Amino acid sequence: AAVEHQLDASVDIEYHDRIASTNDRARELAADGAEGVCVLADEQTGARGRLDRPWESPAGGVWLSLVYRPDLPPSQVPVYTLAAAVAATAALREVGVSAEIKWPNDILVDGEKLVGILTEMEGEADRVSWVVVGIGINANIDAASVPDHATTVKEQVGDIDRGALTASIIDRLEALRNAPEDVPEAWRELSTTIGQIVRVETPGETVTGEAVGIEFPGTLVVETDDGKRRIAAGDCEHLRP
Ligand code: BTX
Repeated sequence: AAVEHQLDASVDIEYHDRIASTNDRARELAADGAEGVCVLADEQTGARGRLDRPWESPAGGVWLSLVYRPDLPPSQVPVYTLAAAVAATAALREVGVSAEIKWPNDILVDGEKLVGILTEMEGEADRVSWVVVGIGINANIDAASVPDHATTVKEQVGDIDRGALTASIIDRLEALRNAPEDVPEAWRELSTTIGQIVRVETPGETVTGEAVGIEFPGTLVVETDDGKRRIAAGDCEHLRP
């Protein structure tokens, strides 16, 4: 069940029927100096979301983690998260799924979560040594096997060719990586967040207002009663107007 599809990007696939977490395995490979590797699994037993939240990963999913070693300061790594969201959303739309991005990296269909993205990195102040981009897609999975408020590709359009989807995502991500300054605009076109009234929980405070823009490397611009606020990271909720 490995990826038998031709990849344009020069990425080696390491496939596992079952693994604890593809991100953990990718971090191991990254620490050993790997780059251009994709760890791919059918099932995960200890997958993680952001803030160490658990990520349900039954058999039939597309659970993958890519290792890159870009020449990038850590402050620009959020562009990888945005690029991963764009790549996954575009690839899913190609197979007929009406996927939309909610800032920064949730991919939803009618408000139900279909994909999660977890970007991790290590490095110095001025340059990262590696970036691991983890993408989890509820692909050929019954809706009953994922949490409430989640959906699956199978529920939306039926089973798909997971190898073709994986190849499409990796190639799209490669193209986006090569033009990072174009990523925010590509993200905006696939996102529902801009134009919405949002409430963003950041580590320090809660910001409420209209989301009016996205800026490199992934900064959300929110118009509040006290003027424009630029937010680098947080959990975002769309409020009904
Ligand atoms: P997140 O913190 O935004 O979302 C985690 C939350 O999503 C959980 O607390 C739960 O409410 C909900 N959730 C859990 N499992 C699912 C699911 N299968 N579908 C929809 N909602 C769910 C998102 O974190 C980032 C997830 C990254 C997962 C990938 S999979 C490949 C790689 N390996 C790994 O360990 N993590 C990444």
